[in-house]
Amino acid sequence: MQQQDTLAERKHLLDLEAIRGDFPILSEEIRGKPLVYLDNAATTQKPRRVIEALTKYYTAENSNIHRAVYSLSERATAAYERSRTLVQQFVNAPRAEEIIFVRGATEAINLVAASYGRSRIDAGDEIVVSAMEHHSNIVPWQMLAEQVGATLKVIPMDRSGTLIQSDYETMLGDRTKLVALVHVSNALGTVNPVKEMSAAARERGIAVLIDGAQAAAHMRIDVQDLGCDFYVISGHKMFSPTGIGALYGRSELLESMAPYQGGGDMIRSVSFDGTTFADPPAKFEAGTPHIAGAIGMGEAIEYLRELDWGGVQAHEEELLQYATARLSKIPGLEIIGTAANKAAVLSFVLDGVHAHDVGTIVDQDGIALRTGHHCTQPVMDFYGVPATARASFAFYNTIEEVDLLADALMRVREVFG
Ligand code: 7TS
Repeated sequence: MQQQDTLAERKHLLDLEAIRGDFPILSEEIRGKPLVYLDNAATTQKPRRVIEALTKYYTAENSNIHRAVYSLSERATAAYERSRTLVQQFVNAPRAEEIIFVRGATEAINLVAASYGRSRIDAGDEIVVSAMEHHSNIVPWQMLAEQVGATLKVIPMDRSGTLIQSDYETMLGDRTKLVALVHVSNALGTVNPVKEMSAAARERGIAVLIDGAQAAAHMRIDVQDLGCDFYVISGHKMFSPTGIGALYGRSELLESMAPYQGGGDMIRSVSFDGTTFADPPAKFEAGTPHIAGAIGMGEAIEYLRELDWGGVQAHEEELLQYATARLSKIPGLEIIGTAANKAAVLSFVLDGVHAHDVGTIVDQDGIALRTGHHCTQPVMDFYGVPATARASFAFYNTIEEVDLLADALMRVREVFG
């Protein structure tokens, strides 16, 4: 009871009307109904100031960075590098040079697999992932394993969608070279104990990569506290533009890693006899980057910094609990993913109704739900379902939207009997 009081009290700190007003798209109508956007795990909406930062960049700053002496380019370079510092602060990395701008979580993981993996992982070595990884934290490791003759090992989970820690501990051995682990599962909502799991690996000298694509919108990230070697975020899943993301890498590792791609901006000198490379982060940012995207990401971080995070977390917890309670009452609805520690992601199946039909019918009411395998086919196989419908919340969602979803699902139930 006391906890509920605290939750209610904190929620009032979050001015939802003002927050929703910051996101222009939330006033859109779909089929004549107000948009109910519940697909935040796929991509989040963008606050006005991020949209305006892009306009400002293209209106007043557009030029290529790092290569010209004229003032406009200096302005763009300063804005881009300022964003790197904002990302550094966002994940609490010790140094800005440890932040590499990439296209998104997928590119960050591929960078580590190609650059760290190919130089440090040999035939007979083992790479550990979990049973709930997104394909982007499976396929690059499978490709690497095939190339070098390593093996992929999978930490199992139980029916609630909780990783089995005792199995994890026994899996770490002399041949284990890397653990690649999702922080928050996009399909189940599970928040994994990545700090403890990182410590178990690091104690044995094993490198750790955390896929934080789904964590960054829901919680404060502190890579020093987590103790990982690599941490991956995707801008568009944290209120920033698409096509931009960031990789945090511990500087000792980044310095010793080979470049990922070769080209302009990542070199110290080039001749036909050979090339020497720039220091990180430039070494890993070949070619013209997504300058506007990085600036937009910096702006989103500034927006997030101004939010009351106690309020955000209490509100999201309330959304999850309320949605879980309401959806559980719908006949034949089963929630997939019931771990004790969950972010505001709710996957479900409705008995006798394909997830795509659920998505199509609720769309009539302006409700955006993701349906499918969520790029986690092994998770679907584990639960023996082809697909789920998924409501994934952000801090701008409301209890009223949960009611609209529950009512729409009752109508789906009626249509299908
Ligand atoms: N890791 C996780 C945990 C994800 O959820 C996703 C995308 C990625 C990596 C890849 O991120 P990207 O930005 O490089 O594409 N997840 C989803 C989703 O759940 N629905 O659409 C994309």
